[in-house]
Amino acid sequence: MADYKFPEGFLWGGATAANQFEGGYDADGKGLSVPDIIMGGDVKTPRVVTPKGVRPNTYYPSHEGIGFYHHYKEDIALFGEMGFKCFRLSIQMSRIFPNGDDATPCQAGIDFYRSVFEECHKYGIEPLVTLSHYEFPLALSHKYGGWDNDKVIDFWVRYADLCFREYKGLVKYWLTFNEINCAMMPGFGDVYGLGILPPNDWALGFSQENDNSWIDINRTFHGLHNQFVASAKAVQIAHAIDPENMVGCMIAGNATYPYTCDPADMIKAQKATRENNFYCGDMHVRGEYPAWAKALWIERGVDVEMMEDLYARDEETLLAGVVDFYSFSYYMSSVATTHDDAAAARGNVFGGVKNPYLKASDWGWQIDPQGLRWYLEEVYDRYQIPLMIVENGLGAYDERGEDGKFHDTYRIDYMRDHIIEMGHAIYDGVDLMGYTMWGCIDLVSASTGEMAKRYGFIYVDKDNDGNGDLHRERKESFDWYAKVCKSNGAEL
Ligand code: BGP
Repeated sequence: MADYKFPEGFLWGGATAANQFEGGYDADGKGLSVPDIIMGGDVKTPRVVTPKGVRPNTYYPSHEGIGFYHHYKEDIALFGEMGFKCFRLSIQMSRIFPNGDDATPCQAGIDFYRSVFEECHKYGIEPLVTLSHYEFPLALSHKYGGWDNDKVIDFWVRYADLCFREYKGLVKYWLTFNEINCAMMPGFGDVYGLGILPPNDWALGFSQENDNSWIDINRTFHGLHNQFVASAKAVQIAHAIDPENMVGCMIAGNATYPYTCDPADMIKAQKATRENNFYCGDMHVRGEYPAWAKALWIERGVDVEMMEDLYARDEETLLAGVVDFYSFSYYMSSVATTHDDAAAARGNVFGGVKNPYLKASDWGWQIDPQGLRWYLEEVYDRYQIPLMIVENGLGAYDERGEDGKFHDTYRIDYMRDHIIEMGHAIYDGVDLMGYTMWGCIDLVSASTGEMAKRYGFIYVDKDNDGNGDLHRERKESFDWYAKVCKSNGAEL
């Protein structure tokens, strides 16, 4: 094993998203946001979006989440006990500007996040704040249609500006859009990423018997472009308000391997790697679309002239607003092939075929620690700016042992194996800033809307139907991760 050491000040911690854990969906003046109209589901039942609004007597997991809105002091104390150096959370725009286009912000929302950040600092925890994590004020969707409307850029930039000013001195690490590349998945990405809604109820699945006629690829790519512009503007404002601010992008990271050494498989894997990771990465880090973007637009049926006009309009802003670091989520790798004899794999985001060398989680996500090393080295070679892993973890069914406690040794193994590969990448020269493990406290699954898919070091008493008293319990992984944080990764 390489003789690696994690750098001094490495940001060990955990990650969450407001709509998956905060609850208080209409508390203290908060407006509705798109996830507030996405119903629960499970591994077999897709989540359904009800675009017209909240339907009575229907379970929407974001409404209560795991109650962080009321439990945040207790939760942050537990993170402090583990020795977190960093806590990733997101701000809901609909708590600050309930309708997105309000003349004045909602003071209660501003105050809530301020108390959360102050609480973090009591324990020496640096907040890492995502400005948009699968969240968009519903009123903006209804009134303006979503991110493909250029007016939305200004509303969002005004919100980002307010956050940078309000939380100056409390927050210095920021991410603009969570898993921005997921917007490229028609339908799912439109709703979750771009606030573009279907006219009627629509199952948020990948191969559902849906009426997909509302999906318009030009709106998708226009909306995504507008997010790049908004991000670039936010980076510039953040730097102007406080030169200490560091703003990163956030990409759903994925390593794709060729299934065979058939050159056609190699080309297919290369294409998947580029499109999944570098279309958005290049825009954030270089301020330019990659050379192959035009070929991609043609292939997907996107209006090339529209894209070229948009880029010409925004080129200056995009080049001036490149990010300070590249952050990403990493859960699995994929395999691409042109051969049709390989079994299909199941993943939340990335399809592909089964890798015979890897095991998969109960949700079919292929577990691949070395793929994380590959990804870190590949991305660092391309961009040479600091990297940060802001999501990684194992969604599993946790059962109590005979002693009544949760012995989630499989989760410990998963994380240990990934952390070792991070060490190898650091040894190879990668500048890695930190690691915030996903779902450090059990929360609602984004893809399936269930609670049964648990990631946390901390158990939360709540089930898929919303029953439970929300009490918190430490799992075995809690003590293990405390050791990792406190030894700066030396004790695994
Ligand atoms: C990422 C999202 C998170 C999170 C995670 C795990 O795609 O950024 O919000 O939920 O995946 O996915 P899931 O909750 O579907 O298991």
